[in-house]
Amino acid sequence: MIRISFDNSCFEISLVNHHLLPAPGFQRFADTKVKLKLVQSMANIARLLTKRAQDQFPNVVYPLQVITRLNSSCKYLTVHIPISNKSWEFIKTEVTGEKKNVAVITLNRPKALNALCNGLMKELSTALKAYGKDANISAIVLTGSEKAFAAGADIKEMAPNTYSQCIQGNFLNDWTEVARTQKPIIAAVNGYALGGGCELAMMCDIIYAGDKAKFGQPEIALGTIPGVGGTQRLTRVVGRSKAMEMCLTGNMINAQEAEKVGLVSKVIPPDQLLVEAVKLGEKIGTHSNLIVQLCKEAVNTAFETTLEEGLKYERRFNHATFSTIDCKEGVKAFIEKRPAKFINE
Ligand code: CO8
Repeated sequence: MIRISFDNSCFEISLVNHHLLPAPGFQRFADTKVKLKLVQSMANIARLLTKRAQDQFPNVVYPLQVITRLNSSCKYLTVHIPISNKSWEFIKTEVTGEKKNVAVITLNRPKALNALCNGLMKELSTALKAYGKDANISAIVLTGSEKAFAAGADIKEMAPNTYSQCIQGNFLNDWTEVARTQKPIIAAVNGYALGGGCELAMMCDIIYAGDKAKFGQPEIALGTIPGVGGTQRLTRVVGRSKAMEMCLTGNMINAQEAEKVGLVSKVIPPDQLLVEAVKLGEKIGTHSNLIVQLCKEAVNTAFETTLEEGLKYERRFNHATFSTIDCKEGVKAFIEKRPAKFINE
């Protein structure tokens, strides 16, 4: 199996039919030289496949460099082909951290305070899908500028909306990729997080805020109401009274108050915010990606079900972890007083 991941798309190609990789896999090739040769051949094939991908996505700029990496169980080869920022109009993407396992997505419409237009949301969704499938990425950080994380849905774009268009076009339905992403997402919020911007931050798993950040649901002043969780996620997090006050007045709360009510988990000086958010992603990335994913799903279940059902779900997930190689490794490493080497299986 070859996994080719681009920053904005991902392919998995089985090589079984190329007579290069006899099923079921790589383990037979114990000799490093043979393995290396095989890796080189696969990398060549990957380059050919890249060419095919270029035909499919002609607008994307592909640098020539191809990074290849065998996963620890030697079952597949990961070929990561970074794409240049030139291919995005409304966001920037970067892979960072010591192990290059934290993806940073920066909303990049500074003149409009990162107002969430359709184009931006489409690009965000594409980047999230790609990072979601990229085995090298352990966590994603979503951030904006120093003045605005995002000042809400693009009011000018929304202006001509009619009721029938919203219903028939299912307006906002495909703006929720953040909430669907299985990998942990950290929102690093500087400046305004208003309306859809606040909702976008709340779709993330953890919110870190710069100490000048401001959160609010001002839709009421426009004669509308939140559409992507402002009345639901906010209420579950900060409670009915505070959520009601914010949604009915449109008043903003500052970072300190957001931390006090549990909307934000840490307030940080603005210039340190991204560094700290990436560090958090790296810390999460030291654990098994597989178990992190299960844990995230278990915590999110708390928001979607009764306590009894949630506890049952958690217990079953806990049982399931004992069938993983990573759980055996984690426990063994503790007993042997050494760091665990997780393989995400
Ligand atoms: N949409 C479009 N343009 C915006 C938006 C926005 N939400 N916010 C700011 N801008 C634009 C301004 O129009 C202005 O552009 P221009 O220079 O061309 O006139 C530029 O950004 C700078 O803005 P300001 O001059 O107003 O900057 P200030 O520093 O004076 O004020 C504020 C900053 C307080 C943030 C102010 O811009 C503001 O109140 N913005 C609107 C906030 C708002 O009402 N947001 C809610 C929008 S509705 C919504 O989000 C519905 C959610 C449902 C979908 C969610 C999907 C995830």
